[in-house]
Amino acid sequence: MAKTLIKNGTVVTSTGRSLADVLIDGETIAAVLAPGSSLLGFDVAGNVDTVIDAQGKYVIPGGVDAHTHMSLPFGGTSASDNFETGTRAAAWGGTTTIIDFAVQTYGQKVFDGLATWHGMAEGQCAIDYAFHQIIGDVNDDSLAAMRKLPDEGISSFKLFMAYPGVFYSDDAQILKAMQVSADTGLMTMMHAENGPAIDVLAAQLAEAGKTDPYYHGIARAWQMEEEATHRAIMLADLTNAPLYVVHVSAKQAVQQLAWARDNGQNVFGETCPQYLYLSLEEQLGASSEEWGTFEGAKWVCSTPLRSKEEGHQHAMWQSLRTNDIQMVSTDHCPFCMKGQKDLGLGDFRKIPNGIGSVEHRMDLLYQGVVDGQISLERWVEITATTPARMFGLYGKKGVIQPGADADIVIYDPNGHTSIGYGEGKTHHMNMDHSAWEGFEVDGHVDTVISRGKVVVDDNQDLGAKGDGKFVKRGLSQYLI
Ligand code: DUC
Ligand code: ZN
Ligand code: ZN
Repeated sequence: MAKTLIKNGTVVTSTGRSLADVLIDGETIAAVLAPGSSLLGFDVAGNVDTVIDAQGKYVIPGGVDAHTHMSLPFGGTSASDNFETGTRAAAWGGTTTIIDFAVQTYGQKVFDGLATWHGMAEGQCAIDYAFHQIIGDVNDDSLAAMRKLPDEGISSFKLFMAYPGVFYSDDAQILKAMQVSADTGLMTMMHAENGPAIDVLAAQLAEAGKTDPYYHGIARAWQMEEEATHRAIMLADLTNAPLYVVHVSAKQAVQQLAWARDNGQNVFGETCPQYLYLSLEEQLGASSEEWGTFEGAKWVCSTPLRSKEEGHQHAMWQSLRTNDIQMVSTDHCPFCMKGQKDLGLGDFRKIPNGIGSVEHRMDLLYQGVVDGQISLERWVEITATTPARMFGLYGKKGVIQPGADADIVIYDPNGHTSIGYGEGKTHHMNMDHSAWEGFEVDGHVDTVISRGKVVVDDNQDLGAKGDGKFVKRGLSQYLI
């Protein structure tokens, strides 16, 4: 099997950094060596097929994005990245594993939904992938099917307290699903927003002629997120289910999570780059020649962007430092402006919800290191190590240690990345715009290795669709 040595780099893990060489044998990390590539007098560098010099660069585990929606049918259209384009973009940005969401729609059997997602992903991915299971119809049949998910390598399911008539579960359904979660160890993932109340507020705004994209965020007020987060926590407490709240954006929701964790509950939360960097005020101010104030549709996602003035962004960064929020995923759910987002021209309720970020998560969070928001080690922890541990991939993913998959990123802290659409910019996602236009990052993804294969190097795509394989997951390593 081909052997590669990454030498002279600074290996960064969630617990520290050190000058070390990394030996890859085939698809696996064989050894982490003291610098100099000599092992008891044996010349390692002279006995490998390839040597990569990482002098002055960070050598980190490949990113694990635990929340993506390739090809998700939503709002009368489907997310514009499929598994091929989305995973290629992920690789460009230093993410080497995604966990996407298979969907059981209303009236459908859980395993039929799962089979559809396997069919869409198999042979298409540039990097490894796994699935969570969305349960869009909690009933006796799906509750029984959920108990068999661990045998399929799926150790988590997602419920929605939002989107009545689409993915929504009521409290009785949530309670029953959480009982299965407690019995099996399956992680309950929750989209925590009070959907029925939001729909009333949204209808009232639309009837009053307030139809611009900005009103999406007004209808989805932070109280709707706090209330639902609290309700999910209480139902989890009652049933003893482990709970992971997705895309947390409101500071009050973080307070709920912190409170539950302090009470000893197995409750976790993720936030997303958009809640760390983008704001409702910017969405309100958005306008372009082409779209007018509909420009704000680029940033319509749920949970919505929050007011910076109210301190939500600040709270999100703080929660990453205090571990009240444990990790950062993207909720990658891209839609083009033309032909997709524009379905909501004149009515914000019809704008498909979602932002494309799978390519930029590692860079955007690295900028948090440069800006003094998080440490270098915490960057690795919240983007790779914790996602792998949270969702039963640890040992293989999210870590640089012997026996782990050789998923490695060589990151240049002296490089630069201009995020955005157009020449000289980074964009590889299948979208006609970037929600991140103009973001500049003081670092650069130089080389990406996925299970031993270099898939991106020096701004060249060396990967291929089908390189990525389905990964079966075990139960969360955070459960006690
Ligand atoms: N939020 C989004 O922004 N898009 C898809 C689904 C979701 O919950
Ligand atoms: Zn969601
Ligand atoms: Zn999502």
